[in-house]
Amino acid sequence: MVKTSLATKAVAVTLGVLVIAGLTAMPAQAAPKSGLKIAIIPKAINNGYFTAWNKGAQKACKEISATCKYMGPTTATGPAQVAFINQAIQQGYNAIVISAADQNAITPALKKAIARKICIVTSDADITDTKSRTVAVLPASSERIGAAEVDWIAAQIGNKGKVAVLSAAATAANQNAWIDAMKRQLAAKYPNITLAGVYYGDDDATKSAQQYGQILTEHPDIAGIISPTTVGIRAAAQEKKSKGSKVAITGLGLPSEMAPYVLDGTVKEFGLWNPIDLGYVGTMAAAECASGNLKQANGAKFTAGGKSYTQGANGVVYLGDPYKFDSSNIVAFSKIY
Ligand code: RAM
Repeated sequence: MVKTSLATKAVAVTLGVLVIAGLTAMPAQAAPKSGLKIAIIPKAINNGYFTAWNKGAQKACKEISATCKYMGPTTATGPAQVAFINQAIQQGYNAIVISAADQNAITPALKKAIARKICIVTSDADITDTKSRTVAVLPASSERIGAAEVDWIAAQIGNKGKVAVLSAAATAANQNAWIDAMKRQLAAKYPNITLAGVYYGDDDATKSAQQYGQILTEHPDIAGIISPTTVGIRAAAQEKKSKGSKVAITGLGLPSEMAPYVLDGTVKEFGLWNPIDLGYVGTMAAAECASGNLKQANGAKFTAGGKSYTQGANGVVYLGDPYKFDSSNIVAFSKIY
């Protein structure tokens, strides 16, 4: 008896929801076409962050029966990426998902691809000309990412002293936007912290290590280094450990690469988002675009993995806030990415 009335109630509730949904919801988004060919182009293929990003991309491709090729250069530069954009054009791909190593240099090649009806989605790092791609799937607002990194270093250096930024490339939109946001956060909240300089390791482990050395040579009293790149923060942690320096290090890193340095105390805390999710959502957006279901439009929505994403101005879509890692959670996250 009780069971029946509960079941009846459940049916009534379900029907009610369906009726409400039927009355108010937008028409359901059509599923992407199957059999699409999508090129997944990272800044560089020899970067663990993009290996994780591609894992998400391949997961999306499997779900929609697309053929997705992960292809890109071994040096993270725009001119090096252009060769792969051209390859995607020549081989008749339907869409390209790309993290732009250079916010300007790849645009002419992308325009050529668009002329051949290839959908472009940037994911991770955008381009300046937002009309030369349909949407940009980014982790979180630059403001949130930049401010969080400043808060992390401030807490580690007692809100005072000199800090430096060890960035990837001066051409990368994501890095530049985050550094601008860091400067705003420093000015707004930390009058006793000064920014000694921005150094570029070009997402190259050797150059990043050299730049770390340069920071310590030029500023022997440096209190903290923020490295908003997984390649840079790992190189900085490695150098700090081998040189025994005192500087605090934070930024954006892969838990799987950073775990040893957190567990031995070289790095206290840093952060990141889930790069697998980022690649997954970027690829789903590209598939929807190539299927004619997604255009650039402020406020327009698409779904990926059962979640709804809304475009902001200029086709920008955000996943959510970065997570913070320290000795309490690093082991668990290091098993995921
Ligand atoms: C590096 C790349 C990438 C950035 C991450 C955090 O792997 O520069 O673009 O998003 O770090």
